[in-house]
Amino acid sequence: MAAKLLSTGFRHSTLPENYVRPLSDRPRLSQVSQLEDFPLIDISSTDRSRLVQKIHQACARFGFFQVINHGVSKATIDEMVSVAHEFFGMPMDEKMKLYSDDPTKTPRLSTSFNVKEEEVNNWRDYLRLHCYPIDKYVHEWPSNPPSFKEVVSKYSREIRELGLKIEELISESLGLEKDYMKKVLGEQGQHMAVNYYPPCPEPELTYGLPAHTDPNALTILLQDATVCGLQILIDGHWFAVNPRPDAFVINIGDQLQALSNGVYKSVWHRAVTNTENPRLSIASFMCPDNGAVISPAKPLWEAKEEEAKPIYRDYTYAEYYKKFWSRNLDQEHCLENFLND
Ligand SMILES: O=C(O)CCC(=O)C(=O)O
Repeated sequence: MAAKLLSTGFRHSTLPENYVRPLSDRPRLSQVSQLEDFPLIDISSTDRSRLVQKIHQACARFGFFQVINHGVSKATIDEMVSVAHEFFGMPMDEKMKLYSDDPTKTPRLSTSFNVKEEEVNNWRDYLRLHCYPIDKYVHEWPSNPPSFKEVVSKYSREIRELGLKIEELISESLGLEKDYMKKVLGEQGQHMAVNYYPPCPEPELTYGLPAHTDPNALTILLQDATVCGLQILIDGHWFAVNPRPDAFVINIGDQLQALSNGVYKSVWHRAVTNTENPRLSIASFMCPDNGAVISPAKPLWEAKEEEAKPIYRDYTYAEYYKKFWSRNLDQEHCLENFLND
């Protein structure tokens, strides 16, 4: 095992060497700014055209936004957070039953990102689950804590509804039919990463997760309500996205960048650590069907001026996903491997 689980309860006084980044690749936390105009969107708004316009602006400018009045109940969120904390607090021998460093295996409890590929490890443990269709996967989820399956099923169902609703708004915001994404992405899968970042002795020297873009279509992130850690790259500068207890953070994944022909951005983001508090984040990924053929939506380039053309070639999501997991997380944007000549 190249790296071991971090969620042992043991407090390190210095950072073990295998987590130390080279000087050229450190978070430089003092240079990170607060994002004053980070979009906050009330998704329950009945003014559809204004809502669609706000989504368009947010996706084109930031690739990220926060939603409030999202329809996922507070009880569902609180229970999810609490069961996730309970999970990572379980004894090591219970947790190790689920440990794997094989990125193709689910469910898996693992650490860092892809321990078999990377040279420097990341200060994170994570539990990765497939969540759709629930009936197909629930039997393989952890049986402990005892409420895990019930709580995560409920959370996943409510999140899926929100995700599909946002995809409709995104379709409309590109001037496409409301169900454009639904049709193209096929029977979408839903994955979950429950991320646990223990307090880190030297946050300046390492990452919880280094800069990456998400390979899927859309990500719905629940951040720890009190501990900061998420940062996004805008115009070459890192900005902190501080948590709001009533909001989810939404981001465009690589597949929506491709479908929008680059109009919307799958933006680099990362998670940093702190010395004081453990941080939890729960990412739900809406993933195209493996056989879905991803190509820039024709209406976005066909009727445009002569030279307009699809930036990306056609590919299946299965092809993309395989490529993504064969690389290091912080290499070039994975979509660059799918550019048209
Ligand atoms: O922990 C965070 O805020 C970011 C998580 C993330 O980017 C991921 O799970 O892909």
